[in-house]
Amino acid sequence: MDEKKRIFSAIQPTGMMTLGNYAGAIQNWVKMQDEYECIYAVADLHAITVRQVPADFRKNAMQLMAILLACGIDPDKSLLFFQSHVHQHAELAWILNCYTQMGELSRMTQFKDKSAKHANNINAGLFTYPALMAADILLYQADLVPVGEDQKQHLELCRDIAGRFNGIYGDVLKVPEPYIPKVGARIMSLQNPTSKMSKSDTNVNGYILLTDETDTIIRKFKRAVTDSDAKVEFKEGKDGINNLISIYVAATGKTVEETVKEFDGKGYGDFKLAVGEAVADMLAPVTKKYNDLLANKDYLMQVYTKSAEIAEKIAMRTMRKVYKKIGFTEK
Ligand code: ATP
Ligand code: LTN
Repeated sequence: MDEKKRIFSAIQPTGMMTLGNYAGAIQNWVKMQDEYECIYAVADLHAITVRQVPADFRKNAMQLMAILLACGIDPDKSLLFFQSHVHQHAELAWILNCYTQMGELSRMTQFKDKSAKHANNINAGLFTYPALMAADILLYQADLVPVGEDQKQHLELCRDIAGRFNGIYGDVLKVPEPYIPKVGARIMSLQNPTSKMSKSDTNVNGYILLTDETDTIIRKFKRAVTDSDAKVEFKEGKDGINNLISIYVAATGKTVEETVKEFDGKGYGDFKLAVGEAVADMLAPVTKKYNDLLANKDYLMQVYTKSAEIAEKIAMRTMRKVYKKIGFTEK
């Protein structure tokens, strides 16, 4: 029998997951579990590139663990752990830093965006963030990396770093492929549909959190920014409506064509309400499961501890190879 291909992906515990994270990444994580060997992490090491308040940080990380399981990550099929629990991530990141150029890092749009946003804390970690991300992936010799569109550039860099390392030392690291969904790859803010929906947005009406109540979800969709044509169609320049169509497609599984046909002749009011209801219906069972899981800390601990142990074994194999190839003296 063919060996299953391996997936790695991660998400930062910087706050509750948004509909953007869900449609752009996590829906795929869940779908891929049967076909692939999946390794998923809560990227807590990445999160400290932005200042975190310890108590909130700890809470966010555990909440993210619970919501990932509530979304359908199945610990019987996949690994799910905290990045900081497998110390090889930080170790390989250091090494890869030495095979990454300053010029490459300074071209990363996420670095430019985040350093503009956190102008008083442009730390070196924010700059070398992609080397840690490359370490996450290469440590497990992953074949595929499911992410939203915004992470494509980091993934390209990861491939370049792996290629460069292999160019010097032979075939040590598997060069991974990105896996970006056709639907939902970039969910935009409901208030400013030209920028991505982000949990760190200062306007709460711009994003939907996975834990938002049904009324809140409907209210936020009712307020969503659209245009003045009053025609539900997918067309350049209609950013607000295009975004709502993408969300509807992600929530219902219908196609763009089916959606446009369904709302032919109907107003934006009806459409916004339908999108809100579809999203609320999709999220209601997730929220319920999330609350149950969060009340069961022992179970969560069992999941992430066991996963980290298995992950560490895989990580150690790569590290041994890397150390040997580089020429470090053996212990
Ligand atoms: P922050 O707002 O703190 O920068 P974020 O919401 O962008 O965080 P991440 O943890 O950086 O979340 O990303 C987790 C995953 O979600 C990544 O695969 C990313 O590509 C995807 N993602 C994030 N935002 C969106 C979005 N608006 N649309 C689609 N996918 C997204
Ligand atoms: N940078 C990613 C989170 C992340 C990640 C990874 C994604 C950290 N390590 C490895 C894929 C593979 C983000 O979503 N902002």
